[in-house]
Amino acid sequence: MAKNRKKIRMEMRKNRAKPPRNKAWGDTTDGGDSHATAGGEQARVRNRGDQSRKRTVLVEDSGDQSGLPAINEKVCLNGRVLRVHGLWSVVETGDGHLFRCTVRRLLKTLSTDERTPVICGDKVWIRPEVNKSATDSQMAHDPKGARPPSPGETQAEAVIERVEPRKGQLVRNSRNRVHSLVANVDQVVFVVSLVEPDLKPHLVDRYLASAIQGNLEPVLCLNKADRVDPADFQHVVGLYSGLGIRTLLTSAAEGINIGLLKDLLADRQTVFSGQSGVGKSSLLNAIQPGLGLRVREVSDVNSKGKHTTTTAELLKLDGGGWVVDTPGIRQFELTGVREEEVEKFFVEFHSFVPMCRFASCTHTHEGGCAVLKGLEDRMISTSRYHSYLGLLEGRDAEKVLEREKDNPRKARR
Ligand SMILES: Nc1nc2c(ncn2[C@@H]2O[C@H](COP(=O)(O)OP(=O)(O)OP(=O)(O)O)[C@@H](O)[C@H]2O)c(=O)[nH]1
Ligand SMILES: [Mg+2]
Ligand SMILES: [Zn+2]
Repeated sequence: MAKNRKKIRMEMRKNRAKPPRNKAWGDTTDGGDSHATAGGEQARVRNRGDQSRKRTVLVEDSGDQSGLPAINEKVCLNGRVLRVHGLWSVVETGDGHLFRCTVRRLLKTLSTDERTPVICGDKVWIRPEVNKSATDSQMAHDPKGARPPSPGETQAEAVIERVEPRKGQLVRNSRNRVHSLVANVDQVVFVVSLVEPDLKPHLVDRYLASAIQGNLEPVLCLNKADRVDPADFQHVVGLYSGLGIRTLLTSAAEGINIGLLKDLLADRQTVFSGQSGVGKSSLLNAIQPGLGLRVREVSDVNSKGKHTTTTAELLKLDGGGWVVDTPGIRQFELTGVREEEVEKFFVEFHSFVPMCRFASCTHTHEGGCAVLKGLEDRMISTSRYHSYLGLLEGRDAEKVLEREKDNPRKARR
């Protein structure tokens, strides 16, 4: 069925080129040659991108203003982005063929809040390039290219013509721009380790908030359980399980709860997220040894802060479903959250909030605040409350804690 198309004006990224130097055309210190071409030169060096940042684009008429770039469905195929390496992406089409793709210029120049136009997990339309295919050696030697294909994989070249709207994505804040890590997933497994690196409860709370923000179901994996006495962490399991979050003590090394984790992944689209070195790739290898993901060498003691996994990669699971292994994240800040939205990330506040005296209560200092009363009555955990303050102030909960020690909060009730 032929789709309706329409032309709309769309906002483009601003031209990144530096503005031309404001040359003093009348200045003759350079030998006087500039006089002859002054008028013409001035017109030519004017930066067009500074004047016009809109372009007319042919889009599908979907009834809204956003518009998806129109494509020729007779020559395009749809597929999923498995991984992105700089300027190249590897896309798998429905019939299992792999394509090494560049991105249509229009998609790169459209003005969006996103850092990159295409990310791992994107559902895309691609236009295969006739008579072009990347050989294995090309793939292996291209420093910006994808990793060499596995035996039996053939890779033709194609251009990504359109990216479908994303449903369910893991997002973080990167220098005040949205950085989508993975698209089209429905579940996120946050892996934290109990030792090396140590458990950071406030980081867990930020992770969980990002899951709510991205509309993803969270699973919490407390890994390296073989290195600790599990009894010491039962209170953590109890705290998060009590909030309705699936929480597992796991060990990739000794196979603790791997079967349970595997069942949680079956037929779902899951992303694994967490700091570097917590054992994300190790857990995935334990679930499906055939994945053969690279994990940090035990002898590599100096690799703190170095990522073993370097690119987010979409992997097919034998038991159905897909999973994305991601590189460790160093900093994890939420993005685009308004102050009054923060309370919604703390599910245990929800039954108290309607009882606060003021509708606009921030639950920090107000008289008649039911959340503060809940805290006093130990119905709300102190650790979670400090995470709330941290998110509210847009900073690390640890810093809030330090300040609290010096200057304890005095609630008026
Ligand atoms: N004792 C123990 N060690 C583990 C466990 N899981 C992972 N490790 C070790 O922890 C180190 C880091 O594991 P990786 O799987 O590479 O960690 P990662 O989270 O994928 O790290 P990045 O790829 O850098 O983000 C490796 O030396 C693993 O052998 C575990 O359950 N128990
Ligand atoms: Mg890894
Ligand atoms: Zn309140």
